[in-house]
Amino acid sequence: QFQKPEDAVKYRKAAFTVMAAHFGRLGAMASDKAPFDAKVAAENAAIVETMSKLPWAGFVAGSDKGETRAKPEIWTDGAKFKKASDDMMASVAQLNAAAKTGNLDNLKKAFGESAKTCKACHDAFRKE
Ligand code: ASC
Repeated sequence: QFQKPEDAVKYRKAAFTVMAAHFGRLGAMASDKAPFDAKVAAENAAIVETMSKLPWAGFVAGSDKGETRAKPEIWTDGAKFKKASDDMMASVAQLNAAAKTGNLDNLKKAFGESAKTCKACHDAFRKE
């Protein structure tokens, strides 16, 4: 899928960047910094769920070098990294389901749970 490890790094970072942009729009609504619009929330949450599935293919062997904050534990503790990625994808699927209800309280709750799974992975597997 990737010619060089740097291409894999670029790919996964791009996927996280797009995901974060749309997650951030949900966060603005979840924290009352932007007006709640159920349709906009649903659109953004659907994109977040799709994007959440993509970065993982970019964590290929040998892509722990260069322009990346990825910790070596991603490769030395693969089972734990897999669990962290599964947790994130599951919480984001729930976020998408919550957004579809059109209820702001549901969105707030699910957003908070998703943010926790983002942070758990960063704390364990991302350098400062
Ligand atoms: C974001 C973003 C992250 C997560 C994380 C949640 O909006 O870009 O990486 O939320 O900060 O703790």
